[in-house]
Amino acid sequence: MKLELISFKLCPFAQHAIILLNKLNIEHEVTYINIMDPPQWFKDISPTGQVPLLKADDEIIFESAVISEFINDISDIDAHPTDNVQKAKNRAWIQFISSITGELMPIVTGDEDKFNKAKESLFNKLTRIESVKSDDKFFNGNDFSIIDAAIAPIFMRIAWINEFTNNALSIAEFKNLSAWSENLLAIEETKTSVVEGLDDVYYSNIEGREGHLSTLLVD
Ligand SMILES: N[C@@H](CCC(=O)N[C@@H](CS)C(=O)NCC(=O)O)C(=O)O
Repeated sequence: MKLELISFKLCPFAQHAIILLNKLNIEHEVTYINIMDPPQWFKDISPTGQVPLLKADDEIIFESAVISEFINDISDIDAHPTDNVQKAKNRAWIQFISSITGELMPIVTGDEDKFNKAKESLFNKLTRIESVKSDDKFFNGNDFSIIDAAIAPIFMRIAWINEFTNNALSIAEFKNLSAWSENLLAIEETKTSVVEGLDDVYYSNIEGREGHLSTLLVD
């Protein structure tokens, strides 16, 4: 089956799918578009107007969580826990993580009030995940699972923001999440899931949005 992921370089949802494709060693191509000015061919095939989209031969699969389930279904390796209860819990947390990804936008673009509200909401959600995360390397122990691919793009952006500011989003208070973040950001599949220099693009994006976060940037 020929797989082509339609992505946008800064999209954390698309990055989730790319990390899993990398981890499961599934041959694929990535085509990047500018989601702010999408080409007509994308508009013609996209059911929702959003990336990521996975073209599997002539079929279109959309929604990052569904794309990652599909990737897992066609893989020889199962990247979900085998126990059905654990698998259901993982899926529920993946859905929750998807809502965290949505908090990143107002953190980057919002004025001080919006930034503070989004940060509070982000940290409330991280507190909930910390309460169920063990000190294991990944979410389900030593083996990488789909849920790890879902949260890694969030950790990458939090780490960039902390690097670019005086730790504006420090997660040091969350011991297990901090270690999980370090473990995920250290693996090759995460590192190669973004184009080179994307951290600089992210910095410029923060600057260009002129939100509260841009006033916290340090050189
Ligand atoms: N629920 C979707 C969210 C995807 C999403 O928000 N994608 C953004 C880019 S990161 C997008 O395409 N935005 C354009 C739009 O909403 O029109 C998923 O998980 O795939």
